[in-house]
Amino acid sequence: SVHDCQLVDLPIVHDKAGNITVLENNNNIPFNIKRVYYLFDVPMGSERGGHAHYELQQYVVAASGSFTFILDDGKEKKEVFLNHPNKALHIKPGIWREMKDFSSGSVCLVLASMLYTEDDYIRDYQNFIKYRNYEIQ
Ligand code: T46
Repeated sequence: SVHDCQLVDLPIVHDKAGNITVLENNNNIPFNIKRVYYLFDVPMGSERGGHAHYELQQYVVAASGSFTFILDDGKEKKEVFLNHPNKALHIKPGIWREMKDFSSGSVCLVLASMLYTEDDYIRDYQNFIKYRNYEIQ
């Protein structure tokens, strides 16, 4: 459910000259990282997402700036505002997501548990609801 998608504190190595956050496969990430991608140059007012994944899980980080994720498990929705590089949003499989309110210059960094495949997407909301209800019964 959306309650299983939590914000996780990431470690910070503080320094007067700046900070470092390190994410290591099989160490402080609860899945195997197969892919890294990032969204950038997102125009003001853009809305992205509008899909779910069957298997994929991800860590999403506001590497710069801020944006909002709307998560939906078919029954409940919740909004998560990301605005700091020391927080990651863990998105579990089977969650519909939408993204909005990207600040100018924001960078949305994503660590993903699978390579890109269109077969893992549910892009139709009615199909998503059917899939979730089928799963819950
Ligand atoms: C998610 C949010 C945060 C690729 O070719 N490879 C990739 O790894 C990705 C992520 C996308 N693409 C292509 C496929 C589409 O033609 O880029 C285009 C846009 O992809 P998508 O509709 O998936 O973009 P977003 O920003 O709506 O969603 C993506 C992720 O798919 C999604 O899992 O959580 O970023």
